[in-house]
Amino acid sequence: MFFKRKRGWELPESMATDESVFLQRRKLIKTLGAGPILLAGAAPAAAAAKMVDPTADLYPGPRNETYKLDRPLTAEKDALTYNNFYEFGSHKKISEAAQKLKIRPWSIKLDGMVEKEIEIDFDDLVRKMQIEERLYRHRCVEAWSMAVPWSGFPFRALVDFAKPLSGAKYVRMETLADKETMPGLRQFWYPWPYTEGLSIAEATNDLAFIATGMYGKPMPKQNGAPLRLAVPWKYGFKSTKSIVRFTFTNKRPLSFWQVIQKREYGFWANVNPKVDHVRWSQATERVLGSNKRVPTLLYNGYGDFVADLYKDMKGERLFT
Ligand SMILES: Nc1nc2c(c(=O)[nH]1)N[C@H]1C(S)=C(S)[C@@H](COP(=O)(O)O)O[C@H]1N2
Ligand SMILES: [Mo]
Repeated sequence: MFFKRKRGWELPESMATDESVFLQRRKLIKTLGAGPILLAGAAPAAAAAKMVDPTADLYPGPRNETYKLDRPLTAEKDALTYNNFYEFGSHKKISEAAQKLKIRPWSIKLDGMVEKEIEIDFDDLVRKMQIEERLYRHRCVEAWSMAVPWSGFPFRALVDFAKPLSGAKYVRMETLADKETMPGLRQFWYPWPYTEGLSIAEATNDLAFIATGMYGKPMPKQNGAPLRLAVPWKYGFKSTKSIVRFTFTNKRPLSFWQVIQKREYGFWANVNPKVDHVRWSQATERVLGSNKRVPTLLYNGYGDFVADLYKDMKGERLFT
């Protein structure tokens, strides 16, 4: 059943204005109203104005009601403060460190087996797409989960835009790797940049989503601004953050986690409660923001959308 609750961003003023500016302005009004006018008053306002995301007007997009949740949405503060983003550290509390990520200008390359290589600015790309909102579950391979309102556009629309050649079978995604702003890159034993891959059949499936926002606002840096993948029937590590490159290829790409430990992480990585990780059970998951454990579902509950993709695959390691 879909759990209905009032969304904070439906408030008219916070919807019209980027929240950071909204809060700054309130503070400023308070300061001005309080009597002594502080000389510094104008400076934070100017700084705040610069912080407005140039795509803020796109959010929240209209909700696509095809995708229902069977559980409450995760509180925004939990989804924004408990993250996996190894470029900023191999632990969950990277949200502050991730504010160093520079998300403008942001250029995206579409290359490999395509009619013509494309390099496009994120702001141009996102305005070619129809932004919509989808409520998706997310299941990390570490057995925690969340349910979030993503905004973005179908991966299929990006594949159409890229015009892959008919021989292309896979698409490889690559995350930015910037030593200046990403302290995690000092862990030189990891195979940076973070990369992942999908088959073209998966990428053009209805569920595969390029998320450019969440909770009705542009994507927070720690969650993979300005664009990341959301493939909710797969373990979370497939959902590549802060993507700078999509490469179309006829060879199955090796992903970051496969290179690190191929015994534990495979290419398909579909969620299955009956197939344990080498070191722990996948039968249940901890719901983020609580200590509650709930049963994990086959394909994370999205079998109706994706099970057909795999029905003829024999001898493939589909679930780890
Ligand atoms: N570039 C990059 N993308 C990444 C990761 C990462 O470390 N680096 N972690 C993955 C994992 S394991 C998960 S569970 C999700 C977490 O997304 P969230 O922080 O928005 O919850 O991002 C995925 N995408
Ligand atoms: Mo994960």
